[in-house]
Amino acid sequence: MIWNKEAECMSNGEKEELQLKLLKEVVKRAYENVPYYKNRFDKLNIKPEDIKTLKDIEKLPFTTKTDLRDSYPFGMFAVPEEEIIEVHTSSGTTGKPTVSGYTQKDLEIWGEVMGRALTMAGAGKKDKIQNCYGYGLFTGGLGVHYGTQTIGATVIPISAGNTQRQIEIMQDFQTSIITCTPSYALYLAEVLEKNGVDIKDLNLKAGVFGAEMWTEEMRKAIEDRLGLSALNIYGLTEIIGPGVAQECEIKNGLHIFEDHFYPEIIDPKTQETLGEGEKGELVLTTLTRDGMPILRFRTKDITGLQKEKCDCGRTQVRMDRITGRTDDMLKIRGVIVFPSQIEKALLKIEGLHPQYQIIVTRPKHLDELEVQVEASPTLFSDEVKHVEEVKKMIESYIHSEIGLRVNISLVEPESLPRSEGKAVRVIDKRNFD
Ligand code: DLL
Repeated sequence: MIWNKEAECMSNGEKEELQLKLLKEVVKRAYENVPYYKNRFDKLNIKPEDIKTLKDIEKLPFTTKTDLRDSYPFGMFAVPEEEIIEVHTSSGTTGKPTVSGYTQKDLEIWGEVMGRALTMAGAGKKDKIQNCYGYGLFTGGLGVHYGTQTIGATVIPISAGNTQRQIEIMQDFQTSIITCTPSYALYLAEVLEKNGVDIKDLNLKAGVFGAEMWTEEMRKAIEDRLGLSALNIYGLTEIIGPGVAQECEIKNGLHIFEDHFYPEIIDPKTQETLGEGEKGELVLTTLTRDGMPILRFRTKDITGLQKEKCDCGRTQVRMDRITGRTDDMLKIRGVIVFPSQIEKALLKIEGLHPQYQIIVTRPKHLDELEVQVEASPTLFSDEVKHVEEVKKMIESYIHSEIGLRVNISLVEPESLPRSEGKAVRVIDKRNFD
C-alpha cells in the first residue's frame, strides 16, 4: 500500500523540479524571517537568489544543535508566536533542549508523513495501533498519533511504560500494530514470554520501531519473538520528529520523504558532500516547514543514501540504517544523554576525581548505564557506610541531571585508563555495527 502515490512515486525529474522550487522558497523564508539565518547569510555574503540549482544548497551554511540551543527557546521561529500551535523538545531531560515549533500547516505535514510511514507498515483504517512512544514534549507519541489520524486507524494512546498494562491492552483490544523503541519491543517480548502469553493469541502484524539505533539481529529477534514484521522509522525533533524516513516492506533502507526533507551526506571532517552510497553524516533541510524552517541541519547520524528505485515502487531515496554518530551523544532507553551531563553532575560532588567512564550495556533488552568514578584516596579508605552514601548522592545528582537511574561504581584512585588524546569516556557494549 502506498499512501500518497503522486508524492512517493514521482519521477526523478519531477522530484528535483519540486525540490528546487521548495528549496528556493524555504531559503527565502528563512532569510527574511529568522534573524539567525539573515546574519549567517549576510556574513557569508549569500543571498537567497544564489540558489539556482539544487547543488547550490552547498553554498549555504550548516545549522547545528548548538545553534538551535543558542536561540533557545523560540529564536528560530519564522512566524509570529501566535501562529505556533504546538511545541516539542528533544528527548534529553535537562540542559537546554532544542525546541521545535509547529504551525497548523506543519502539523498537517507531520500527519501526512507519519501517515505515509504507518501505511508502509501495512496500517489502514481497520488497524488498532498501540502507541507506546512517550506522549509529551518528546515527539514520538504525538507524531505517531497524528499519523494514525491521517490514515483513519484506531490509535491506542497508551504512551510509554507500565508493561503489564501494555500486554493486557494488547490482548484485550487485539492490537495489530505497535510503535515503540526497538529495545522496548524486545522487553515486551520477554515479559510476554514470562507471563506465558502465546503470541498466536495476539493479533500483532507489524511494529514501527525507532528513536534509537538497532541492528538486523535485533530485527530478527523481535520478529521471531513477537510474530510481527519489524520496520525501522527515523526522525529527529529539530526536523519534525518521527516521520523523516521509514522502511517499506522490502526492508532495504528507509525512504526519506524527499518532497518535505532534502537529504545530503557529508564527510563530517571536511564537510564535503559525498556521493551515492558513501557513508557519512546525514544533513537535512526542511523543504516545507513554515514555523521553523531548518537549513542543512547536521544530524551527526551516520548513514548512506541509495537512489535507485525500490521494488516497492517508491522512488524516494533510501537511507541505510544508522550505524553510529559523529559525536558522543548516547540514547539510553530512548532518552538523549551526553557524557558531559554526567561529568557536570560529578563535578558537583566533593571527594571525587573527575575521572570517570560510562559503560552502556543491554543485559535484558533494556539499556543499563553504569558510571565508574574514581574516588579520592581519603574517600576510598573511608568506612563502607560513607562510601554507600556517596554512591547514593552521585546517583541522585546524575538522576537530576539526565532523568535516568544509573548504577554507580566507585573505583580506586588512578585505576581508570588514561588516554593521551581524547579521553574515552564511553564504552558502549550494545554493538550496533
Ligand atoms: O527520537 C524522534 C523519533 C521518535 C524517531 C519516534 C523515531 C521514532 P529525538 O529525541 O530528537 O527524536 O532524537 C533524534 O535519535 O538524531 C538519531 O540519533 C536517533 N534516532 C532516531 N530514530 C532512529 C533510528 C526522536 N531509526 C535522534 N535509528 C536522531 C537510529 C535513530 N537512530
